[in-house]
Amino acid sequence: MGIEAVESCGGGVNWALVDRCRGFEDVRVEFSGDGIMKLTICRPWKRNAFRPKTLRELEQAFLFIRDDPNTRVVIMTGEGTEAFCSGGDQSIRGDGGYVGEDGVPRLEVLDLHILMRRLPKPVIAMVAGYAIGGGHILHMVCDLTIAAENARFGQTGPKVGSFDGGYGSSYMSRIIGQKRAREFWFLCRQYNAEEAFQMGLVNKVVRLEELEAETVRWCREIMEKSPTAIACLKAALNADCDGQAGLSQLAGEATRLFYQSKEGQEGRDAFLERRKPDFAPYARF
Ligand code: S0N
Repeated sequence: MGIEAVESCGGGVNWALVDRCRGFEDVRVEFSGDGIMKLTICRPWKRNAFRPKTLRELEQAFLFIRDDPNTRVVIMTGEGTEAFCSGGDQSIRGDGGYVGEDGVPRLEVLDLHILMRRLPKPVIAMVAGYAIGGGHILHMVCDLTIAAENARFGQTGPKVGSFDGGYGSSYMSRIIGQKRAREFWFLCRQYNAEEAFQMGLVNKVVRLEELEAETVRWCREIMEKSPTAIACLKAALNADCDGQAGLSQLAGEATRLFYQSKEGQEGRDAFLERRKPDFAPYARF
């Protein structure tokens, strides 16, 4: 992967642009060089609201990251200090969804949520400013959230004529409880970083100037741990509320481990060598 250093930030990281994602318009993809990928939604004039193109680019980035052995942890954030993300871009909301350049109305963010949960690597939301509407759901779907003191959280659906009955409702209620989730959605209030921390929506609140450094610290602490254990734990924690799809993700991790065992490889080798497999040495304890 060809990379080029672009900036040195408060986190002490010389972020480098990722070549594969250079043509992107709405999302900047950068690599720390030691295992962290940073995805930044770059539409600050719209408080980083997403349009179909933004979601497509995020999806492509997550697919790239899934297969990239150099990436261990992902940071998701928004450009500037005013907003992490303000949800779906209301100015291109048609009668049946958000309308992209091809004129097709879509509700594509739900696919992105699934990609993020399926990624066998942790995703950390780095939130400065507003995480509102679909932007609030994006940070919730991330595995962890580090927030600056200026962060504000909330849903607007019933005010602007939308709602997310998927993770935006069910997963929120798992995190903060049914009563609080109903309050979030029915009243459409905003909550500050400390309130979000108290509700368990945020893992840590820091001063704005320390946001990136703290987030990078969390990434590096995670990267010292076993990637297989982290992937299996993420799948197990997802399985709790993802039903059959969650069990399938967890089972996929088990299959990956089995493929790496001599017992699993004996089955493959026997087939390729046109002989009967010999599983006798692999008796169970
Ligand atoms: C974020 C807020 C609170 C910021 O307020 P502030 O700082 O006072 O700034 P503003 O002056 O309001 O905004 C600055 C400029 O940014 C534009 N803008 C902000 N948010 C959006 C937005 N979401 N869409 C389009 N433009 C936005 C403003 O218009 C302003 O522009 P100018 O300067 O040109 O006037 C405040 O801005 C706010 O409340 N924003 C709206 C938040 C909101 O209601 N978001 C949408 C909620 N709904 C969703 O996200 C849908 C979710 C979804 O996508 C989905 C759900 C379920 C199933 C599927 C889907 C799916 O679509 O896939």
